[in-house]
Amino acid sequence: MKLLDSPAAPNPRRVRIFLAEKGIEVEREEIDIGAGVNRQSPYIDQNPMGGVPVLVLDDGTWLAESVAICRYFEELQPEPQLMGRTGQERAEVEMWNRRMESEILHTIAQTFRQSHKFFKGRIPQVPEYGEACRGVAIKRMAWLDEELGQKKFVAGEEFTIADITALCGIDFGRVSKIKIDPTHKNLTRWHEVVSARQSATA
Ligand SMILES: N[C@@H](CCC(=O)N[C@@H](CS)C(=O)NCC(=O)O)C(=O)O
Repeated sequence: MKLLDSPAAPNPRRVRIFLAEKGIEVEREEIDIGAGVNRQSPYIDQNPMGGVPVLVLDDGTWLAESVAICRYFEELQPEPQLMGRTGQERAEVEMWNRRMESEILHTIAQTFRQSHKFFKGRIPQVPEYGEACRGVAIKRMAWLDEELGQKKFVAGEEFTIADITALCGIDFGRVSKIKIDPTHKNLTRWHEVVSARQSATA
């Protein structure tokens, strides 16, 4: 199998961190998203959404969507568990991961996508929407700071995929000058802890 990857983008980083946590090595091919290779045939013939990452399986199947790729590896190699053990834990991790995806990663990514020249001509851009997303991202980071006052990691006492999604989203904020407010002590503490894991360099 092979991971279609892009080093600076947040979604492929989610998968690389997930793999590093599991100690799984996968062949990688860098897709030149700067040149728009992912927005042209033959890439979009296999992945009509045009995003990276994609996991190309040995039978030729193209598996897109970061969480689906992570799910594939969680099923292939359950330990260490990153998506919950019991049915309830799995549901809770999914709840937190979706929140991190829609409220943190998505809003931070949209701040960039709606105004940066990288996306000019790729997507319809509405800069005002990007600025509205910036405001939501900042609010949600304040909310996450409160949440992290009561638990070690985003979904509870164990590191999960929800931490990976939040980390990749928040770190991507640097391109839009979105940073953790230093008065947010819980979020700062959490960010230091998750960034210190070996996997964060993936
Ligand atoms: N929902 C997809 C999002 C994929 C995505 O938007 N990837 C970005 C990089 S983080 C991308 O391909 N950007 C370049 C482009 O859209 O042309 C996932 O979870 O993998």
